[in-house]
Amino acid sequence: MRLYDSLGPNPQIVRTFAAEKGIALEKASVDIMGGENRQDAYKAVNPMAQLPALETDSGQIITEVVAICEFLEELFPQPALIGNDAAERAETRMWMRRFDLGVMEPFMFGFRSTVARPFFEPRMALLSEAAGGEVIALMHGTLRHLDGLLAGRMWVCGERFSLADITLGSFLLFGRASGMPLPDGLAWMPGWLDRCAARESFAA
Ligand SMILES: N[C@@H](CCC(=O)N[C@@H](CS)C(=O)NCC(=O)O)C(=O)O
Repeated sequence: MRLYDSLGPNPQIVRTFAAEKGIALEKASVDIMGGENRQDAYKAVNPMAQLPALETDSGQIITEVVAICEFLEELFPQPALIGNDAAERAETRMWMRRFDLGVMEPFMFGFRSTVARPFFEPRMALLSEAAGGEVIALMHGTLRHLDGLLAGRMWVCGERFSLADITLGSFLLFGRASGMPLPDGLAWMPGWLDRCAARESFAA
């Protein structure tokens, strides 16, 4: 299987997920800084012009990180990163949905329209810089709320490391390295993020 790969937190999620499972993926690197993802050759792979994309051994293209990870989990069930049974899978997906809507979406809108504005402005429609700042402030409020809910846990789903950790961890580590650090006032999340960063799979 071939992973169309690039800079950024979304491809990192798939690389980390695959590394945790010991899946070897052939990598095809796409230069998003140089705009290669917006050229026809890559848009023929993913018409959304985004990374990552997975080309399966039968030639099917799968995009969207959750769809890719769900597909890999079905092919390679162990170690389970979504869940071993219906209850575990539901728990992982519940947290994923909270993170997708409350953290990832505002993160991307906020990041693109503030700290990364010079890069994205010529490429896509953006929120105003002020609106981007407001979206980031909302996301910080969500992180503080989540921080309280997750207090005392080793991982998001308790003792079970999962796709929920990989997803939130990939975004927040990217933010920490790219001018969008964790907000003040978090008790649980900084230590958990360090535990994520210490896993070899986050360097994949
Ligand atoms: N919803 C997509 C998001 C993918 C995405 O936004 N990827 C970023 C990299 S982290 C991208 O391709 N950016 C290139 C660009 O916007 O030009 C997914 O789940 O895979």
